[in-house]
Amino acid sequence: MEELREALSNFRFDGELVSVKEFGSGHINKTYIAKYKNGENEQKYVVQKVNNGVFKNVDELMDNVFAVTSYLRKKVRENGGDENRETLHFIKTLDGGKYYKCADGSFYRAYVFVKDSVSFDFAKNSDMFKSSGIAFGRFQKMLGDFNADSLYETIENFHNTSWRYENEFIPALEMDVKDRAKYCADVINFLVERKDKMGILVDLINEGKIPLRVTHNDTKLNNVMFDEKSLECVCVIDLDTVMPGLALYDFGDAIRFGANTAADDEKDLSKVSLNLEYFKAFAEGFLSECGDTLNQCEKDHLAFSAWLLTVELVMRFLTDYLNGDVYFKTEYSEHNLVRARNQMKLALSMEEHMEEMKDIIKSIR
Ligand code: ADP
Ligand code: GN1
Ligand code: MG
Repeated sequence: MEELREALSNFRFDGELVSVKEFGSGHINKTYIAKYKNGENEQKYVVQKVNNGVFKNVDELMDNVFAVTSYLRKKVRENGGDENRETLHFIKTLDGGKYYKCADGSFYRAYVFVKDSVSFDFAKNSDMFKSSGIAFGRFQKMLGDFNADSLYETIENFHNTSWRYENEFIPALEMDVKDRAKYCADVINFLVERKDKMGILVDLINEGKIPLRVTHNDTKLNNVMFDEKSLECVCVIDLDTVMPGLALYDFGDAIRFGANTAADDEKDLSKVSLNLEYFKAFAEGFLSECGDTLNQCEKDHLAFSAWLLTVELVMRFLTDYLNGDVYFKTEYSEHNLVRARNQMKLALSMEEHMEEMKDIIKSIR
């Protein structure tokens, strides 16, 4: 708490601190909502302790997000939108910095709470999920001209599934530091059996068939803010992984999180499957915004990308379980294994419905 107080007193907030409390369900950073009051005016800010284990170079990370948000502000303004609601607005530190480093070495940053907005871990209906597809598709389209070379790679090989298999999963399995491999033979076998398909998208990049674009790379439903009343999408948040990537990563990751019929840590696997209605709704929203910019090869791999990103998360959660829960926030010791099995069940459901998924995509474009 002391470091949080230290951080709070070093940003250019408007007024006096009224309250501060932990907030949100992200797996990586620690997020707080801080309320300030200046006379009659109350202003809410989001203050985050950046996970420095995950994001090793905070200077580069913050340069990226400042560059992207100022570019998006300009675009939104040009399109006649409300730049204060539709893009993140960062608050500088007292000495003009993009983040504050506490005496104990931890890193904090702050931005304005998007007014009258709310985020969801679960879509209330297919319209809401479609709206998140519009948000991420628009985000993709707006960044179409952004110079990808100017961005740092905040996490290398982030969605390089075959690289993760060889360089993270296999070493974690061989080390088995917590002696946990014996509890997860089913998930290990699932991954080993699918190894050959993990490099398909990276191969298509290398063959020049799919272009690298500036993408979000972490398109969970709770990374979109919705208007409190209308439930229309307002703003895409959590820009830490905006870097060169594939439109397919954004599509696939959104589906694996939002079109699951259960939460991604539901233990009862009979509740876990792909919601085809949601799959269709998201695809409609996403493609209505950025469909025109995708080439045929990208379109042909939309359904596959949902499967691949799901398998990638099976592997990332399992790797973290084997490593002793060092990456994702967990609430109990089996949490990462539960998540891995949940995503495995979802990937199996997608395998069962792959032809329907492809038909749905064909029916839209
Ligand atoms: P993480 O990287 O841990 O997922 P996020 O940046 O996604 O962190 O923030 C966690 C949660 O905090 C979000 O899901 C959202 O509910 C809330 N949040 C983050 N930024 C804002 C903002 N600018 N305005 C309102 N709520 C926000
Ligand atoms: C993390 O930060 P959050 O909760 O939005 C992770 C994603 C995973 C997701 C799984 C930087 O996202 O890649 O898909 O958890 N973010 C990072 O729920 O690793
Ligand atoms: Mg998030």
